[in-house]
Amino acid sequence: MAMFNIGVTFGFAMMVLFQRSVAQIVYVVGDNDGWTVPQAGAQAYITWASGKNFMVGDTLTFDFTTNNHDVLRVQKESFDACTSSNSIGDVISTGPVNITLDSTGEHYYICTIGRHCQSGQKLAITVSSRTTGASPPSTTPRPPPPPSPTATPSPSSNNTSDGCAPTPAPSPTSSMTPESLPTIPPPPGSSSSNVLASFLLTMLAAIVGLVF
Ligand SMILES: *[C@@H]1O[C@H](CO)[C@@H](O)[C@H](O)[C@H]1NC(C)=O
Ligand SMILES: *[C@@H]1O[C@H](CO)[C@@H](O)[C@H](O)[C@H]1NC(C)=O
Ligand SMILES: *[C@@H]1O[C@H](CO)[C@@H](O)[C@H](O)[C@H]1NC(C)=O
Ligand SMILES: [Cu+2]
Repeated sequence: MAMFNIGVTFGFAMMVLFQRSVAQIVYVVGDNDGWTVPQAGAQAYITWASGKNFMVGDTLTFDFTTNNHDVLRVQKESFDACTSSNSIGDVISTGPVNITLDSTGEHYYICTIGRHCQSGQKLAITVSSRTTGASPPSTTPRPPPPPSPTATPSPSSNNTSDGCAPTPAPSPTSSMTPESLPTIPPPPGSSSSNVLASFLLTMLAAIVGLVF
């Protein structure tokens, strides 16, 4: 029983890790255009960000060439005014760079070089929580989460003596002496670990089948 519980706990932990690694998304800001002065003006990054459901743990890749552009996260007022004041953190001048979204709320990024920001090189996004904002309306498809272990079908028999309790073999000389008990455990023990192994295998197969 203890072994079975450990197996379930382990399987579940593995599943949680797997789910997290699947769910986190890397966004390349501006897609193929990267992080630059957009020809379409400020609307370019507004359009790029619209419809995307950014979540804590996702990553923004700012793809730019060092010295041509940079990235600075600022407060809304500085974003609107295109100034470097009220910055959050330091200017990132080496590109490309990956920034992992580590908090919820509005995030504002600008380029501090020349008049790039005034020309539209600025990005505003809203980051939602991974737990409470699990499935808000979004056009970004996310892979369905693996089924919970409780959804795994249990063995079809509702025969409780199956696999768990030792079933004493009928013996002509059967007087239930205490010494006869220790000889029984091996079969139930191995059968319960078989059940555990097949359970984990089934779960693993289900996960792999879902993802690939
Ligand atoms: C950013 O992340 C992507 C995807 O994980 C990776 O391929 C790339 O090498 C990273 N770039 C930098 C500069 O870390
Ligand atoms: C399982 O149990 C239910 C009710 O306890 C009984 O009606 C049913 O016949 C059982 N099924 C099998 C396969 O023994
Ligand atoms: C339990 O299952 C075994 C083998 O599957 C069967 O021989 C036995 O009759 C079943 N007992 C009950 C109560 O269903
Ligand atoms: Cu720039």
